[in-house]
Amino acid sequence: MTEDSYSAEAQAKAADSGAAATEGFLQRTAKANVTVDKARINRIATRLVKALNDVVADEEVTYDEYNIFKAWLIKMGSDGEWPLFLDVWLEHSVEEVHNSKRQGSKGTIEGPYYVPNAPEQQSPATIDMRADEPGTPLRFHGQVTAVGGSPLANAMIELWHADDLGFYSQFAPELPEWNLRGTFFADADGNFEINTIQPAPYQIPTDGACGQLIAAAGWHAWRPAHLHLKVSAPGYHLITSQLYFEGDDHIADDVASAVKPELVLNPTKVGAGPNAEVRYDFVLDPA
Ligand code: MBD
Ligand code: FE
Repeated sequence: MTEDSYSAEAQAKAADSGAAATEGFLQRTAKANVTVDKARINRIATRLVKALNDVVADEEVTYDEYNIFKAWLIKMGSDGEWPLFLDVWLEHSVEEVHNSKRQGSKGTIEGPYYVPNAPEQQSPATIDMRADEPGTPLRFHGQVTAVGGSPLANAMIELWHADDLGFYSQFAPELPEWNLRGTFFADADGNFEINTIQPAPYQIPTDGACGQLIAAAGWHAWRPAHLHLKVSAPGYHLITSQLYFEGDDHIADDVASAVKPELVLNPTKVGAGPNAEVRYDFVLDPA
């Protein structure tokens, strides 16, 4: 890999990653074919509209402000950034509701960059990566059990994460299709071992509508470095999670409000080189 192609990767555009996220999301939800009851839509939509109107009244919102807001919402659509906007500023509340009655491992948000059906491998395995993939090699291992402790044979672990520059394959140019994405199967005792690299802290795209809001409001665009995971086994609730790294500057102020103390890893160094390893066990709730 040349420096040139890494810089092409760094020229990723918000509108390109937004379009890919929007398209993938719409395809998956069309397939799921879920509907919501009319009474429920009436109730929730009424409350949402009222909440917005209350803000206008309380804050005495002006026409100038209303028009800026309207133009910004239109840009959100044309940049394809609705998935990003919603997953950064709203999904964490939906996740809290979704997992509130679970006893197993904590979950957190999925975010906009999941792609189903990543290449399958039996553990122990090395995730798909470039021959000269930059970053600290990380041996990530652990066990998947049920609440109560019984091992879950052949549990499935989907792992996806950004590269050392903070880019996700299929949402930035020049990256191999499945770079740093994989589906892994644990052994008969639920044990898994996945070799990857430690992702870098991540800035959500700054050149689209979300970045415009962040700049205009004086916020920041950072998420702490994270691994994304979906862990499942037949007869158990799938858990969607993320794991973070102790000492990361943005653990305490994730733009997406998705960090929980249970999800912070503390890898140990291995040997004299940069290599690291860390154990994390997943506990699943019966379905
Ligand atoms: C990400 O990588 C992410 O995980 C979330 C939640 C939002 C934007 C980018
Ligand atoms: Fe992410």
